[in-house]
Amino acid sequence: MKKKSNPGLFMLAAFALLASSGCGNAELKKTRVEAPAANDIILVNQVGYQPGADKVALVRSDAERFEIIDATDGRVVFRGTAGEPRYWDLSGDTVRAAGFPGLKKPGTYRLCLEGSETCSAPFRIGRDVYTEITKAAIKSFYFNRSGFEITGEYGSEWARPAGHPDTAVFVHSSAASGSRPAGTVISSPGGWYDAGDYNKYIVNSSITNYTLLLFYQLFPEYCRSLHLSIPESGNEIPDVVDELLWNLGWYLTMQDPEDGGVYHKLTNLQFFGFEMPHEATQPRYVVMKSTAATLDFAALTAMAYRVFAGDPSEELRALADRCLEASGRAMQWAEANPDVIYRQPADVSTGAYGDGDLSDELFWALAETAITDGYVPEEGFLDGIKAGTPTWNQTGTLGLISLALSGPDSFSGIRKAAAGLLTAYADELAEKSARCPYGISLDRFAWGSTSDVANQALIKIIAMLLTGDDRYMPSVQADVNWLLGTNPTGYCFVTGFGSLSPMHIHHRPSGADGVAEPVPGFLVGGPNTSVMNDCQPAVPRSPFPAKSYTDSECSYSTNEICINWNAPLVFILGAMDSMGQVI
Ligand code: 9MR
Repeated sequence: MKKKSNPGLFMLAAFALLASSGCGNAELKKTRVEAPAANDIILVNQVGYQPGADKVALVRSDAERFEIIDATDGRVVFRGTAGEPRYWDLSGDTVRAAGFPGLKKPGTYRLCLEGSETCSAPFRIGRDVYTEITKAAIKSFYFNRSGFEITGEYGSEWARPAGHPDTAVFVHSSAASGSRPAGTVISSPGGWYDAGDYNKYIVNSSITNYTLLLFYQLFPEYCRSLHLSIPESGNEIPDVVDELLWNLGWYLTMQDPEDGGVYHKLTNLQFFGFEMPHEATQPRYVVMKSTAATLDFAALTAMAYRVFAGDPSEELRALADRCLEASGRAMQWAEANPDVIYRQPADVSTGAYGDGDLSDELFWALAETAITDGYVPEEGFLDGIKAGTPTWNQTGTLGLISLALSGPDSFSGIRKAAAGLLTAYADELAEKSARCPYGISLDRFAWGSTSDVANQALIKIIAMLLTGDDRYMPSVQADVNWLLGTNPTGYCFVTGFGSLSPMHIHHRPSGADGVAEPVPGFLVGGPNTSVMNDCQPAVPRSPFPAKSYTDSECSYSTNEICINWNAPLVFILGAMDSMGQVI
């Protein structure tokens, strides 16, 4: 016979549970609400989790049990047991996964170790957790506009006068041609500053433009819903596209109208100090045409043509036609000059974006122009091609993405093959992330490692869209978590967001404007082991690659910002936000 339960005993047990968890303890409730964030012990996505997300935080402690409390009143709303301790040799620490997928109610919470005052930073659960950060990530491009005044109306405390009009730029001797001898003055206005420096580089602009165009191509309705409060807001064009046009307008001026070749960069001769844009008036030059820049340009303009050709806006349709023509002329130059590798002239020391292997740039350009012209590439075009993490010097995967998304029936064979290569790579990434205690797919920390994490998430999102299979989602979520706080440094790597975020970024305006907070919405480069001596005197950095980061202005190798890093951030957060609205 079943034993009758004793209500008295049950009450006692319940009381003991509440007391031990702190649930009934008014004092603990109160101190937990106010406790400083234990960012070194509990790592959470400091921006938040969508209600339907597979929510995971990480705990660096022996404690097994954890509780989620309501951050406003300290009430315990969820209890759980953290997973097995897992050591990661790249971070030198041991973490346990604290999952709370079942907690779906929107609110602001903290994760605390059971019965203790050790609590995480507050984080939100809500459908719109990624909306503001996506908007800020796009708006950071506006803050980096060259030749443009940022007014208080749109830039609040980060208002600044216009700098670098670039209407009188010298042709450098390395770029001299018959019609434009050295010293010729040309106009090449607009565009975004590349990063914390004030220069503008075609190679890096190309992948950035591509990523933002792809974002618009795949999420047009969502893009239309985003209001960024930029001067163009309110016109017929979505704000994201308006922002992109600021860069594309400049980009097109970098093609020599005479021969179709594209200058590698528009730059000062060297990196100067931390001055505001309008104070940095040193002469500017266009430097050397290169095959890498010209192929990238041919690819990007071919893609831009497709995105804008059928647009309701007359302005965008006209731009599409300009892009198509520019692409054809660039291709002609590159065919006639297939191996002009960029070599930094002796008197120039700004970013090189140099690349000795042009095969991936050629593949990208051939893929984009083939789709745009409607010519199915010949048999064997994909032979030896593998998908990888896109970077400014590895652009082949951009071509694969475009092929996998190409529309015409005649492309069905190559479309399938490209999609197969991408999903195979996404599978590989997802498997890697399952093996990593921090859940990411990255196993090397190069310059801009945060952008590698973001670009890997982008590939997994593309695979998800191609297959309709959401098995990649936990891995994408882990990438997003990593960027927003669930990483061994404890930083949310986006300025202005999270409870611990970079304050001393290597960004000239942020360093020189007298405003304590850096310009918001920028993704810093993050842990990096390729350069360790950027700060003089040296600032100590962890010997562990995944922790080799410092929030110091001098650390251009870990704490700079860059347009090609923010673009995949926009893509993945925007994609998550767009999908989260319907989950
Ligand atoms: O992101 C670039 C990185 O991959 C290179 O290793 C590094 C050195 O050449 O340059 C990085 O790009 C910088 C560029 O050269 C100048 N503007 C700032 C960029 C980000 O640090």
